[in-house]
This record gives sequence, C-alpha cells and structure tokens, in this order.
Amino acid sequence: MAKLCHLVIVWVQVCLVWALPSLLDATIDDLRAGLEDGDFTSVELVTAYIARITEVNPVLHAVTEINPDALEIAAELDEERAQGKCRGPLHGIPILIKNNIATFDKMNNTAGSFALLGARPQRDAFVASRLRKAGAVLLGKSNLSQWANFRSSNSSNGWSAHGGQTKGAYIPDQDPSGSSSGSGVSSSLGLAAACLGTETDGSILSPSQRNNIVGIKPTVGLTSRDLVIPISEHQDTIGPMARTVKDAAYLLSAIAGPDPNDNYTSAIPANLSIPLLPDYVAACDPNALFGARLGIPNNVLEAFASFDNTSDPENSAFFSTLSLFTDSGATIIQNADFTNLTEWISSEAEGKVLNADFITNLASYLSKLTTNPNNITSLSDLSNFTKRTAPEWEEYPSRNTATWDEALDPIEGFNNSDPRFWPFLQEDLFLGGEGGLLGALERYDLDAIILPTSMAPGFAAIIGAPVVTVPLGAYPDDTPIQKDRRGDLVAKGPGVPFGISFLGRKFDEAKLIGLAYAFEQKTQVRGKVKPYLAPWTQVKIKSNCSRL
Ligand SMILES: *[C@@H]1O[C@H](CO)[C@@H](O)[C@H](O)[C@H]1NC(C)=O
Ligand SMILES: *[C@@H]1O[C@H](CO)[C@@H](O)[C@H](O)[C@H]1NC(C)=O
Ligand SMILES: *[C@@H]1O[C@H](CO)[C@@H](O)[C@H](O)[C@H]1NC(C)=O
Ligand SMILES: *[C@@H]1O[C@H](CO)[C@@H](O)[C@H](O)[C@H]1NC(C)=O
Ligand SMILES: *[C@@H]1O[C@H](CO)[C@@H](O)[C@H](O)[C@H]1NC(C)=O
Ligand SMILES: *[C@@H]1O[C@H](CO)[C@@H](O)[C@H](O)[C@H]1NC(C)=O
Ligand SMILES: *[C@@H]1O[C@H](CO)[C@@H](O)[C@H](O)[C@H]1NC(C)=O
Ligand SMILES: *[C@@H]1O[C@H](CO)[C@@H](O)[C@H](O)[C@H]1NC(C)=O
Ligand SMILES: *[C@@H]1O[C@H](CO)[C@@H](O)[C@H](O)[C@H]1NC(C)=O
Ligand SMILES: *[C@@H]1O[C@H](CO)[C@@H](O)[C@H](O)[C@H]1NC(C)=O
Ligand SMILES: CC(=O)N[C@H]1CO[C@H](CO)[C@@H](O)[C@@H]1O
Repeated sequence: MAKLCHLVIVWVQVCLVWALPSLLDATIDDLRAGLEDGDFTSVELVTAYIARITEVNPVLHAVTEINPDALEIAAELDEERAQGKCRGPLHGIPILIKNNIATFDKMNNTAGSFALLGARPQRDAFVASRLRKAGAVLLGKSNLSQWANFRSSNSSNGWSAHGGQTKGAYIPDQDPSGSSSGSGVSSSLGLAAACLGTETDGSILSPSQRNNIVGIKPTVGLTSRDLVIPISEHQDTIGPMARTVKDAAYLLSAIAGPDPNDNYTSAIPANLSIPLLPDYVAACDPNALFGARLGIPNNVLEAFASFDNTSDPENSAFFSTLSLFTDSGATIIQNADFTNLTEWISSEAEGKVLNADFITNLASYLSKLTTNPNNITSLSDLSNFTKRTAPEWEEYPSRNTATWDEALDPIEGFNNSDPRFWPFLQEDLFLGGEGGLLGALERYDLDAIILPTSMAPGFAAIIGAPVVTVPLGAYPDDTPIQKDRRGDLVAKGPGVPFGISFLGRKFDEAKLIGLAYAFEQKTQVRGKVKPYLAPWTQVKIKSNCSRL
C-alpha cells in the first residue's frame, strides 16, 4: 500500500512538469524540449501555428503567404528526429521570414509589390538556406511596409499592395511600425517561434519595440544580404525578431557567417568566423551587467525631446530603469555625448546614400531573377509599373513614389558609382563614427551606449553598427491617441509598447546580447504588457504519463 502511494505521487509530479507555456510565450527551449520528449511533433506545431495565423490574420494582416510545403517539411524533420538525427536547437521549429527574403520554393518574394508577383530566384537567399540547414521550418512570409518603406512619403507602416495593412495587437488599429511589421506582430503573438526581419534604418528595432519583443539589428556584414530585396548595401542587414533575447540569439547563431555572394561578410573578423563564430546563445549571461560601462549621450535625449513632444513616457521609463543597471553592478556614464549631433540632425548624407544605393542594388537584385513576369530590371521600370497599374493595385497616386522620384531626378539623382556618392558616404561614416556612436564608445571606454529605442536606429544605421532592443514598458492609460501620417492607424496610445536599446561597436553582438539578456532577466517587461487580441489555438500535448 505504501508503495502504491509513492507511485501515485510520482505520477502527479511528472504530469505537472510537462505543461508547455502558451504559444504566446513559449520559448525555443520550451518547444525544443516538447519535440525532444515527444510531447508533440513538428507537424503538430506547424498545424497549431497555421491555425493561429488564420485566427488573427483577417484583422492584423501580419502574414502574406503560408508555405504550402510547410507540413511536408515538418514531416520530414519529424522523420529525421525519429531516426535519431537532430540538426540542432532549431530542428523542427517554425520560423516566418520577411517578404523581401527570397526562397527557392512555391513562395513569392515581392517586397509587397505586384511588380514582383510570380518572380523567381535562382536559389534560396543565404539566410533562408542557413535556417533550412539548421532544421527550421520556413512557415511563411511576413508582411512589411512595401519596399521596406522606401517608396512613398504618404504611405503607412506595415502596408503593402500585396499583403494589405499590417496592424499591431496592443491597441485596436495599432500602427505596427515598420518596415519588418509582420515579423514584429507575428513574433509577438506567437504566429511562429520567431521571425527574421531586415533593417536599413530602424526596420527591425522599431517594430520590435512597438510589438513588445526583442530585436537584434546585426552589424552590416555579419548576415549575408544575398537574394534579399535591397535598399542599400551600406546599411541593409538581416536579423532576428523574437520574444526573448535567447530566442533571438538562436536565430542569429544560425544565420551569421561569411558568404561568397555578399562580400561585405568578408569583414567578419577572423576570430569570429566559422567554425569559430561566437555562440550567441552562450553569450546569454544573467550576470553580464556586472562591471559593464554603459554610456548615455544626454545631448541625444535632449535633442529628441525638443522635436518629439510625445517621447516623455519613453524617456521617464528609460531614466527610471537606470538604478537597475547600477544595482546590477554596471557603471552609468552620463553625458557620453555624440560630438557632431548638430551636423547629424541637419545632414542630408544618409538620404543621398540610400537613394544612390537603391538604384544600383535593386538593379543587381533584379538581374539575378530567373523569372521576371513584368520585365522589371531597374528602378525606372519599377516606378513606371507602379504609376501605370490600376490605383487599386499599388494605390498610386495616394501612396506616392516621392522617394524614387527624388532618386531618379535627372539633375539631383545619381547611383553609387557616381563621384558625387563618395563624399556623402564619408560624411555618414564620420557622423555615426568618430562624431557619433563610435567616438563616444572610445572616449569613455564604454561597452555600450544605451538609449530609448525610438532614438537608437539612426546613428548605428549610417555606420552599420549593431543594436539590440529589449521591451521596456508601454504607454500609460491616460495617453492621448496619436494617429499616424494618413490618419488610419494609432501610432501612440494606451498600451503601445516601447523598448530600450544597447548600441555597440561593429561585430560586438555577443557583448550586446549579454547585456540585453541580463537586463531582460531582471525586468521581464514583455509578460507585463498584454495584447488586446491574441490567437487561441495551442499545440496539443500528448500525455506521457501513460508511458510510465
Ligand atoms: C515526460 O516529459 C517530461 C518533461 O518534458 C520528460 O522529462 C520525461 O522524460 C518524459 N517522460 C517520458 C517517459 O517520455
Ligand atoms: C505566389 O503568387 C502567385 C500569383 O502569381 C500565386 O498564384 C501563388 O499562390 C503565390 N504563392 C503562395 C505560396 O501564396
Ligand atoms: C563585391 O561584390 C559586388 C557585387 O557582387 C562587386 O560589384 C564588388 O566589386 C565586390 N567588391 C569586392 C571588394 O570584391
Ligand atoms: C577578435 O579580435 C579582435 C582584434 O583583432 C579583438 O578586439 C576582439 O576582442 C576579438 N574577439 C573575440 C570574440 O575574441
Ligand atoms: C510639439 O508641441 C508644440 C507646441 O505645443 C507644437 O507646436 C508642435 O507641433 C508639436 N510637435 C510635434 C512633433 O508634435
Ligand atoms: C564636428 O564637430 C566639431 C566640434 O563642434 C567641429 O569642429 C567639426 O567641424 C564637426 N565636423 C563635421 C564633419 O561636421
Ligand atoms: C550608374 O550611373 C552610371 C552613369 O553615371 C551608368 O553608366 C551606370 O550604368 C549606372 N548603373 C546603374 C546600376 O544604374
Ligand atoms: C516581358 O518580356 C517578354 C520578352 O520580351 C515579353 O514576351 C512579355 O510580353 C513581357 N511582359 C510584359 C508584362 O511586358
Ligand atoms: C518610364 O517612364 C518615363 C516617362 O514616361 C520614361 O521617360 C522612361 O523611359 C520610362 N522608363 C523605362 C525604363 O521604361
Ligand atoms: C495621402 O493620402 C491621403 C489618404 O489617401 C490622401 O487624402 C492625401 O491626399 C495624400 N497626400 C498626398 C500628398 O498624396
Ligand atoms: C495568408 C494570408 O492570409 N494572406 C492574405 C494576405 O493579405 C492579402 C491581401 O489582403 C490576402 O489576399 C491574402 O489572402
């Protein structure tokens, strides 16, 4: 009898252990444990995520396409696992990728435009092939601000002709920010385990903060841009958007590394290169803040306050959290200012560099397509297609083509082999470098600069430096509703999330990830900020009690 009681107690304990957190919060480690223990299969996980997408997509338009082969791929990966082969931590884990990353399968890669519907690449983008090799299931394509927000002065974040209007889930009609809008919303709501986004200036960081998730904007050159629809070779980068720092680190470890098809990746320092790439997951050290020197460029905070009246809750949350850093053993260095901030604010260099790069880099991407149904080979072609198709397609002229018109201006416009390009690039490298972020890091011997995420992207963007954003808080209940440019979306209002950013030297991702992880572990803000709308399907867990 005594023995029987003992058995009953063991049975109860085991049955309590395997409760998987909701897919709204499940981490890659949780999913991996469930797959390893046989609680569910990758096929079941993919099925659950597709149901979740179907539940919220009619309102949020976060996903443009579901991979028609996803279930078959998951079944193959389940079979591999059954045969005893595990490719690593991402084996069987469903991931969504932004709709500007090409895949050699049934999915389209359009940057949200009808111009590229039906276009075919010659193979997978490097980052997509790396995810596949790591065992991830490419579940589908996430919506984006069309052309990664490089077309119009009158569009909205998260809108694309071929994907509709993405919305955030923290207040009805929330501006999801962009341009990796669908990746932000999808990671936040658990429409996949995590997502890839791309950034030229803010496109990972900003939708990550507005959707209450972690975003890693890697150094330009750490992740290959091969077969990703570009804006700028000097600023574009591919990075993870995930619910936790560690989940983002899993994805970054899978996609980082040299690629002969993107020679910027040859700048990866020898001591970082494969097979010695840092294990970004191992960088997740809860004590990483101890002994860290973190600088605050107060002149940046002052400048932003003067041209953005609504930054107050973000600023006060930022200053309130400083004691947490010092309590954790970090040193805060105030007034680690960016010496040439004034020149940065008035500089036209970044716009010129992006316009010139887009002309050259878009033509280069288009030249690699094997099928190109609309014969679009240049920005001029694309501009003409956009203007001459029916208004209900590309929504021209309401959503104008101001950015392209400027780039293609017969007098002011030029591409990046024009002699006029070089001085603008040098200006950027100085304003973000010695006169900005890198100068402050060196002068004050810092491990990182910290800033509210709303202020973080621009300085790092123009020099290709890395940034990690982590949830910090949300706008309070008494926040007045502030609409976006077109008046359709709520840009700021009660419950809209925001983040804190860690900015560092090129290829210093491991350090930034450590700092961000330690901060995340001590604050756990994500779980305190709740969406108003979330999908409800969960993966069904096979009871393993009966196996005892
Ligand atoms: C049941 O699940 C738990 C927790 O996931 C795991 O530790 C255990 O090994 C599983 N038992 C069996 C018999 O599969
Ligand atoms: C890709 O676009 C074509 C239209 O050209 C469509 O028929 C097809 O279903 C799309 N692929 C997916 C996976 O949605
Ligand atoms: C890098 O690659 C681009 C296009 O693939 C090429 O035009 C350029 O010359 C290359 N640069 C170097 C330094 O190899
Ligand atoms: C790699 O080498 C550089 C100097 O060449 C050094 O500054 C850096 O700390 C090294 N990184 C790692 C991860 O060892
Ligand atoms: C900031 O407030 C001033 C005075 O109330 C107003 O004139 C200005 O338009 C506001 N700026 C922004 C960006 O909201
Ligand atoms: C940077 O700032 C310094 C100090 O104000 C100034 O002398 C210098 O001209 C600035 N450089 C540029 C390129 O704007
Ligand atoms: C760049 O402009 C030059 C003329 O300034 C032209 O010869 C070249 O074809 C252009 N390249 C692209 C990709 O547009
Ligand atoms: C694209 O070019 C091909 C070959 O020149 C032509 O047959 C086709 O009609 C063109 N398509 C469009 C949409 O202009
Ligand atoms: C686009 O349209 C403009 C104006 O009609 C024309 O001058 C230009 O040649 C067209 N570009 C292409 C590539 O067809
Ligand atoms: C911008 O879009 C709005 C909404 O369609 C429209 O009312 C407005 O006229 C547009 N503005 C411009 C400059 O095109
Ligand atoms: C997967 C999915 O729901 N895709 C939709 C994306 O948005 C476009 C336009 O609203 C729809 O046509 C797709 O069905």
